Amino acid sequence: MSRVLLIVPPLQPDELYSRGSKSSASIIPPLGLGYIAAYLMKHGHECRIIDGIATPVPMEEICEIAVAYDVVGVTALSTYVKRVIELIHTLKTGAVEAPVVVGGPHVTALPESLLIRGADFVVIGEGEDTMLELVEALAKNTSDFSAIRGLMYRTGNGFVKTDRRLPIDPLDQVPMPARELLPMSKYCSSIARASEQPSHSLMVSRGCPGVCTFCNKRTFGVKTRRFSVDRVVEEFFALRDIYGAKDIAVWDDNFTSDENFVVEVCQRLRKEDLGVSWSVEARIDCVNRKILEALRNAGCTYIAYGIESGSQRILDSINKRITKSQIRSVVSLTRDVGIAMRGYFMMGIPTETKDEIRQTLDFAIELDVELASFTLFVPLPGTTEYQRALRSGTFPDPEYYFNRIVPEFNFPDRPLYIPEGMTEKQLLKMHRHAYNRYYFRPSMLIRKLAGLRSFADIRIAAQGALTLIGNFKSR
Ligand code: B12
Repeated sequence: MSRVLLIVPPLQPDELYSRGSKSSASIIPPLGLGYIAAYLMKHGHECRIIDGIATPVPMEEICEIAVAYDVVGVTALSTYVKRVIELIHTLKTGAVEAPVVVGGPHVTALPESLLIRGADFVVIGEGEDTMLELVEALAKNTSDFSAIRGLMYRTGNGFVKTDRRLPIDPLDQVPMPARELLPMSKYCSSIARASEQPSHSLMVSRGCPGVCTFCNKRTFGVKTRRFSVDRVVEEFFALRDIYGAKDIAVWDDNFTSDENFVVEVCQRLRKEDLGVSWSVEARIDCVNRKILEALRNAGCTYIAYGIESGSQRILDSINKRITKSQIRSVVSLTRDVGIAMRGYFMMGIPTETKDEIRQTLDFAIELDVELASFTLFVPLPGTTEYQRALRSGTFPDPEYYFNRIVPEFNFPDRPLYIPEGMTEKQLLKMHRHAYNRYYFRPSMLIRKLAGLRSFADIRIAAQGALTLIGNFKSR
């Protein structure tokens, strides 16, 4: 039996969110670490998780805890990889002898980048089996790890990258995330997504059929694998009954990609009377009336669509594989069925012109969904856009992510990427204008006022308005 410590590095709200969002943003559990812990425990190992976002434990304290463990694992998004590197440094200069293993989307895209910065092992892609085999090999004092797929590590004369790890199938082999190791009372969904707290998070599948150029798909790929209907239903009820969820946020890249699966899950939730609201994310081309009605009848009150742009040229250039007319008809169908919508829109996409940014705002207003997020485009490691931006010289600093913590992309003080022909000032002005024009137009204000039915509604509306005002105040 090995003792394994799994860590999200400590990050303060100031580093993650812009001014106004701090009080209204979500704090979502690190489900990836939860699954790995559950998988290791299923095989007899002992685990502890430190979630440094929910509870930013000082680095020195993490070091004191880590001395008692055989293996330390750290998760890494590109946005906070700088803190991961600082943590590794602190562990290595402290009294911690355990090998440090890093996993997550950043190292899956750029595995060497953490090995040259102090990590002992990097797990590429889906982590459960690779971590289990590594922990067990380390316990046997092995020095040859070449048979463990999905791994990269240092040797005397360079790096070894082992063969690709095959996806876990069926997915039910992975138990539910070890939520008992997580500070569940700290988690919440954003006020935009959930009107009731606690709102707890869930994932029912891995992989997305989309091939969008801005999205990092390296971890789970384009083939979707799902947990079984029984398992999914069990997890919904566990969130309600064990953790008191009054709302459930389903974070799958594309919850609705299989009609039979969705309809079956929904029928079960309805029949077994889940009785809490829940929300999903979906691709525009993966819904139809039958799916939407099943969702609504099972208590799904919110669906988030990646719409991205009001310019067909831009939609095509980012490989979104949807048309504006498809978007119009799905939005109208969803409205007709009676599910509230959020549209995710992006601005500042490579080659985008000012006129195309205006088209996005006009399109958002035409669609008139309940919530619109306007995110400034960011080239993320592991995406086609990242490679393209590096080649084109428009994002000339491959060291960017190693030198700073990047806050959320919804209200950044500075854009990370500016399309040719635009200045930073112009892009930020158009971005601010989009939020102001979308949310402070008379029809939206009337709709929001008409929707106020309780004190809780008033509090959420006021918090939303303060978030918007706070975010743009001193830009
Ligand atoms: C839920 C979610 C969020 C939540 C927060 C999640 C969290 N707790 O950190 C919210 C909504 C707040 C969020 C925000 C953002 N997110 Co987000 N988010 C997701 C989403 C949809 C699911 C994450 C998840 O739980 N996955 C399920 C688990 C099973 O996967 P996993 O975490 O990758 O873990 C597996 C492997 O990576 C590996 N692994 C991971 N860690 C470790 C550690 C060890 C030791 C080992 C061995 C293995 C291992 O094994 C795990 C199990 O197989 C993913 C997309 C996705 N499908 O994963 C995007 C994703 C993680 N987000 C992303 C981004 C860019 C952001 C934002 C920057 C976007 C923004 N608009 O501002 C912010 C920044 C957040 C931050 N904290 O810095 C990117 C990250 C890309 C990158 N290069 O880093 C992703 C991958 C989306 C994408 N496809 O591009 N996000």
